[in-house]
Amino acid sequence: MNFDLTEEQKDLKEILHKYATEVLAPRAVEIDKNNRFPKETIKELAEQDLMGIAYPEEYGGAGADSVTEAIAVEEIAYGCGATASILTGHYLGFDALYLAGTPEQKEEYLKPACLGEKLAGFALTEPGSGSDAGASSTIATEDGDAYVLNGTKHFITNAADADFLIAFAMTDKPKKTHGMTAFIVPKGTPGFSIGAGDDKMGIRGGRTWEVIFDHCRIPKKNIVGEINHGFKLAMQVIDRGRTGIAAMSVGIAQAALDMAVSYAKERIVFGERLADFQGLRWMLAEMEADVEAARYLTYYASSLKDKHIRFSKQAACAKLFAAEAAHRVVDKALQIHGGYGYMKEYPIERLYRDQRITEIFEGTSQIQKIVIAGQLLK
Ligand code: COS
Repeated sequence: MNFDLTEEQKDLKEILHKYATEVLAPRAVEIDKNNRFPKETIKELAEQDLMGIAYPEEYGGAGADSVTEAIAVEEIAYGCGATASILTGHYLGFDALYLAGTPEQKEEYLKPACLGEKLAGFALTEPGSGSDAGASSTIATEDGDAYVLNGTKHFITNAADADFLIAFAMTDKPKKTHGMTAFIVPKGTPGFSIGAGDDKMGIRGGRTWEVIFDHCRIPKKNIVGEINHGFKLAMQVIDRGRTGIAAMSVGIAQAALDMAVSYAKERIVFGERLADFQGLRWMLAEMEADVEAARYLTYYASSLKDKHIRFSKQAACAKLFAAEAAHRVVDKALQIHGGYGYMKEYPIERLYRDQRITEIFEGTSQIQKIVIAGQLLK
């Protein structure tokens, strides 16, 4: 197995590292403070062909592989976790179209999404169904050539800024996971409205919103995949999305590690650099091992994404490990900064808050364990 990056991947990593450090990291401070969705960043991401980096060129993507996508998300997260969440939320939003969309749907929604002309969102989670995604109570009722959606989604990344959502609703509620369907809901559809925006602990620029469907009529041509096959489609999309959250975790962890190394080299205590104390060196070594292990697990899972085989276990392993490794790394990095790490003037405080969501969204760590054990025991 070869983990060497190609020349293209090395170049992209270098370019994005510079962009993340010089543009995204300073902006991250402001969007965090103001709870602001950074519209200008979307334009920049599109100009750098990142909005559909791992999707075929015929669909407006950049035609790169999924390891390259992971590298890109990692570097974006290095500068700004919130921006990484917007980007991964966008991929999650349109991925169902790539997997199961009709040629017309691909042309109208997938292509502009990959080109960065349309922003996407993924509306599955509800106030009463997060981990238990099959317990959705949003109902879609057939009415002539359309389905009428009623229900509320929440915590939906990008919702207020998205040009369309892929929303999941029950078309045969008693059948539970075999009674859910995916719909394209374009912005401006009557009966589709955005409710309250969330006031989150971290990734505050990656805004999430409540979404309300009140007699929202969606034509049948907007059904993605087959009627009642939406749950499996959602799970396939989430499997693929989990590699993105793993990559985001690696980026945040690497940023925290780099900050800890710099601080340990500069800070003098008891007449010596922090870096000269063995206890501190061991912390740094553990952090490095965590980051490297998380990175290669993420790259491995990402490489399977392109094989179009079921890789639920590997994606869940990468997401679980990378998110928890990032937790350990950011926690140690803050500790190394001492009291300064707890202050808002040091970015490690934001990283500590931004990292925490990686253990929760796109499936909590506990859900990843359910998926992994389920596959092991099958
Ligand atoms: N790929 C393809 N099919 C899948 C699948 C996957 N990743 N996961 C489940 N399925 C299929 C199963 O094979 C099963 O099909 P059959 O009944 O035909 O055999 C069907 O879907 C139902 O699966 P299962 O019985 O495992 O469903 P559960 O209700 O028990 O839920 C978990 C499974 C908990 C794994 C799922 O609900 C989940 O991942 N929840 C977390 C959701 C999440 O990540 N939310 C975040 C939203 S995005 S920010």
